[in-house]
Amino acid sequence: MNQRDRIIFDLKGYIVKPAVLSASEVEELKEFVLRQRNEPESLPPHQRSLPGGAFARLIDHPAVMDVLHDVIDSKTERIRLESTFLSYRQQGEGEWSPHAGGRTTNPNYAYNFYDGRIYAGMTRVVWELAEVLEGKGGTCFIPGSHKANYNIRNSIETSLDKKDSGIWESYSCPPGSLVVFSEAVRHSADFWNNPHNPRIAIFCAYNHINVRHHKPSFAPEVIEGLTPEHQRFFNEVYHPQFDRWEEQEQQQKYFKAANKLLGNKIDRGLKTKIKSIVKRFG
Ligand SMILES: O=C(O)CCC(=O)C(=O)O
Repeated sequence: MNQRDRIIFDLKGYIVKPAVLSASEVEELKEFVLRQRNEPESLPPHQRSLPGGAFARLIDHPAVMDVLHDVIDSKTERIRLESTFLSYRQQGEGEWSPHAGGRTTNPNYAYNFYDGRIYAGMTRVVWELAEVLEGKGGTCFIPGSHKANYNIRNSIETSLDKKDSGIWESYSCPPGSLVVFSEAVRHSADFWNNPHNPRIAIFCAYNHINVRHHKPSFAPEVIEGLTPEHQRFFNEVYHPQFDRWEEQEQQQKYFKAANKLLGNKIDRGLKTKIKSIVKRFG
């Protein structure tokens, strides 16, 4: 993220990146997700639900990773994708349902800033595949509420939650735009009120590999149909130190094998050499 975007995300709890996808990419994706929604049987089993098929390449789209590396973790292998769904709304459909907001109380929603960087938990990435007009159905936010000091979630001051309280804001954006927000910011769905097109948005919830908010619900055949690079976004929840332990166990195995092969008298220099080879190729 550039510094401007970083500051805006930290300040407001969300950011809008207009027209990230080209018109042809938007058309292809729209056609694909509508087919998934309306006639899934016409697709092979591993493409019948998200994150499969044409959507898969968005899992680690550079514009998404650019934000997530700055707000969740700088290492891709520490980022999980825990939920994806299509939000399709026709004129008049939707609801007003404010939720979340306030300082971190649940690690799954965490929003922290420490030593010069953001450490966010669940982060929503929304691909808006159809035009959104401001105040007419895009997701609404109370900007800055991820850092609220007062309890705005279940305080008696519910008047803040009214849509016309004056503290809510939304966005307009062309098709193919990206909206990224911290789940810790107070936000709400809205009623779709754009006569020109329905809302067609893909919601993705990313999180740090240490935590999960959603109950796992991806179809196994869909995950199996992804490339290994994409599959790693669906690794189980664990601390990355276990990767290092696995690495060390692997190294021990190589040492043992080398000891057997060369006798027990491997000098330190040779051991270091083996170690570096194992590190590179093991
Ligand atoms: O439908 C929307 O615009 C917002 C959905 C929402 O509130 C959420 O994903 O947490």
